[in-house]
Amino acid sequence: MVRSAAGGMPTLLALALVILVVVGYAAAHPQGNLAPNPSFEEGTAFPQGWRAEEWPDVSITWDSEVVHSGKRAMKWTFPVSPSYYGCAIPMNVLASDPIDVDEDATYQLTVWARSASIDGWSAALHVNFRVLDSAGGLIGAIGDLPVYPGSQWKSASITVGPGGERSWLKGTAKVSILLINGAEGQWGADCPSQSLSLWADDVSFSLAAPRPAATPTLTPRPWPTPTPPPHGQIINCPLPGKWALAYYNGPGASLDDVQAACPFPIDAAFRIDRDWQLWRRYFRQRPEISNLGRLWNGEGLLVLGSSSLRAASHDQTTPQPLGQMYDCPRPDMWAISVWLGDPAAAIEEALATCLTGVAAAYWIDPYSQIWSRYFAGRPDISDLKTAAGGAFLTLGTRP
Ligand SMILES: [Ca+2]
Repeated sequence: MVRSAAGGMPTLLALALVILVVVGYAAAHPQGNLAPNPSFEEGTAFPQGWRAEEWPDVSITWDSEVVHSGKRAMKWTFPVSPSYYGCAIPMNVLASDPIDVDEDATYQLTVWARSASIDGWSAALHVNFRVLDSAGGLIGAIGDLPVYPGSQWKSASITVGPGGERSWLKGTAKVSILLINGAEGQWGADCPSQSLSLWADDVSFSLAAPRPAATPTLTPRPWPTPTPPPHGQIINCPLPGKWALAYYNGPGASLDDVQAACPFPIDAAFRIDRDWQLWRRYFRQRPEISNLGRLWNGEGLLVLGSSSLRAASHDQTTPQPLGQMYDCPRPDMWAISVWLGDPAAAIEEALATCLTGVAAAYWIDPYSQIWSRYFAGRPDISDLKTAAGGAFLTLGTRP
């Protein structure tokens, strides 16, 4: 009897240890589906835990007609319009609230999608992660997982982390899941006559067992545009009474709404439409003579700082290293192009991310008001060397 009781003790202790270890592991690594509101069922006006990052001409709606499970799914409706490069689509981003992750752990993301075909075109879903540090600061993006669904629901999965198909960026502490609309059609085909529709439902994001990278389950396809980070700020604000080439970094907003982030008010702002070469203008507190409209992410502006001083917190952030020049000029036309990338990059490297050639780029020093210039192939007369200025007045190469 005594032997039996004594013999039972180690077993009980071992069981207690096992329970402690399991509980400890679960606390450090939450189990189950970490995606918020993963089937988009909960919320009032819009599914809670998700938000739409606005772009023009696109709508993300909370659909109750086409669903994969439950009563709701997300629906994108967007036009495919003729553009200089062929057919172009406005993108709209559905972003989840940030989710805590451990960069030493491997996670699997699965999303279901469905689309409708029009004139040989079909909507596609692009899945990315916005990667944040523990303070919520942007580190970068991981993607792109494209889903090319059809009229039937189709899922795609990706694993990220040690042994996964992709790796976390150094310092990853939180991620937002980004669902972005895309489209594919036959090369050279006419753009579709009607808007495309895309649906997504049942997002699953959970811890995965690491597996060898030798068994990938997806074939990456090229996708040209990284998603710029939303900050809702004017970068490179002007000094009082001086000009600057600034740009806006955030979801759609009016200059009145976002200029408070600059230390001095912006009295005037100008932007050039790179297709039509039309200038639009903004004058502070003069809406009757302003026609600038809404600012969109990565949009460059020629701005004039007000000579009336205003105390304000100076809260600018550095452009994030995405490595892409936005709003590149059309051939033989002017544009205000914006570099979202390493400020130390050579100006030639930054301009080389444009699909068409850039013959000249100009930058005005907001302090000295001195212009620097770059001419392709003419280092002898170019004094603009790096992309640190952020926004540049650019001229496309003559065809
Ligand atoms: Ca659902």
